[in-house]
Amino acid sequence: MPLPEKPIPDLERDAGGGLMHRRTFLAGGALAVGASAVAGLPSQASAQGAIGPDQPLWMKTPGAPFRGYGLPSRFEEGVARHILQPYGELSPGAGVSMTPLQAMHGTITPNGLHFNRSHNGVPDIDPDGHKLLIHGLVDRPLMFTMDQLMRYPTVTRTLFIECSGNSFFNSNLFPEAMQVPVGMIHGLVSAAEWTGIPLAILLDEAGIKGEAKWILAEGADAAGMSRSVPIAKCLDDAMIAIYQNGERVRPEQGYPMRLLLPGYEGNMSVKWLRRIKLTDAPTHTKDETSKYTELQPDGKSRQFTYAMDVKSTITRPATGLAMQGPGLYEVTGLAWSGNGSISKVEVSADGGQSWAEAALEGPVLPHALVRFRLPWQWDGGPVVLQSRAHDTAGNIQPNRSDWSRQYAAGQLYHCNAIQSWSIAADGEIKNVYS
Ligand SMILES: Nc1nc2c(c(=O)[nH]1)N[C@H]1C(S)=C(S)[C@@H](COP(=O)(O)O)O[C@H]1N2
Ligand SMILES: [Mo]
Repeated sequence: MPLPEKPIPDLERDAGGGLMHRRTFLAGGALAVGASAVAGLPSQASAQGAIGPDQPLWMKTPGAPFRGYGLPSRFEEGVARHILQPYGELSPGAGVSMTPLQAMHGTITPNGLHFNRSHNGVPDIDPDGHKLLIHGLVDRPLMFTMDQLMRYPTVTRTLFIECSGNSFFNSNLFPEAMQVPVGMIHGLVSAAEWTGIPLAILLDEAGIKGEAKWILAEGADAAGMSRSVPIAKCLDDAMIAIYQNGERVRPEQGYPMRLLLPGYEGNMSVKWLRRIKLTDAPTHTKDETSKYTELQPDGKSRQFTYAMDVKSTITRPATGLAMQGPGLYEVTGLAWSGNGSISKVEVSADGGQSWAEAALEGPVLPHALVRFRLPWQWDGGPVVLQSRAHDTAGNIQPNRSDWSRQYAAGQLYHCNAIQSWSIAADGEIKNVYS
């Protein structure tokens, strides 16, 4: 165990509401969390009765045989995406399924729990019948089969994708705070290790004409979703992703290939990518005019808002979970920024009056999810927990009223407002506005 730089006395308080210094756990000492003490345990036996007739069943019979593709334990069946279909049976493939953040740890989203935002369902694409076309303002239009594409060099990067509609339950669309699990509020963000071909390599082969300033990227789904992307991003870190956490991209994420634009609003990372057209100006598709713009109080809309702003949320304790009585807890959550890396996360247990700096679990990667942690001694009284993220570009996550003030009523995109959880004396955790 690494030693702290300087000894920290047990239970050193760092801010109000029982928040302790971020290295308190590392400093050791008599920190009792919540395990039940076992009295009079014989030194040779385990608490589960390793010796004797009350051995559990799974120690008495052989385990299950091998299987080709592994699945989680059947006892984890309840861990599933939250599905919202705003148009019901009329259009069951239009809507979202959200990552259950309250049930997860670490910073990588398992592929089966990656959020899915689709405008008209998940197409069932046979990779042998799918091609990628690059045309428009290029010297040589190119058409790639999947097999041809697989011969190009790849890069692998851990990246988040966040829908710009994420956190709409915390936006000014809802005047009253909804009581739903944290995954239903903030679960339109997920992260994976993505492997793909740098888009710059393919554009270079096609030969970019001088007038080309934008691309149009189009999907092969029934929504024909398409977006304009500035050429600078395409030549910087854009990739055509083919692998997700080591296996082929899941159908929900764009099988057999998707555009992936690190840090940019999820909508621009066009799934089921079939066509890239180089253009001298943005195309102004339906997906960047009627939608994915932000109405401001003066009646003007912001268009082409690319990077997702600095943001964080506590995922434990959070709605969808229950407290187990007063005592020592670890407050933990996720932070991310489309404008670089997370530089700091602060936590408040008194509704924002005082803040303590959380520990960040490294490596802190740009455009990836970062896990933060802070020990907290809950005295059993009512508290309001919040987290506030900072990024390397100097941005600080705003509180909800400052965020709301930038937009017209009902504007829900790009909500990066601070999330507040109230914890009552009886342990109930609620979503609150403060
Ligand atoms: N072709 C196509 N691409 C698409 C979409 C779509 O409906 N069709 N949805 C977009 C939106 S709004 C988001 S937030 C991301 C979501 O990616 P995910 O479903 O892999 O999480 O994909 C984007 N790419
Ligand atoms: Mo989205």
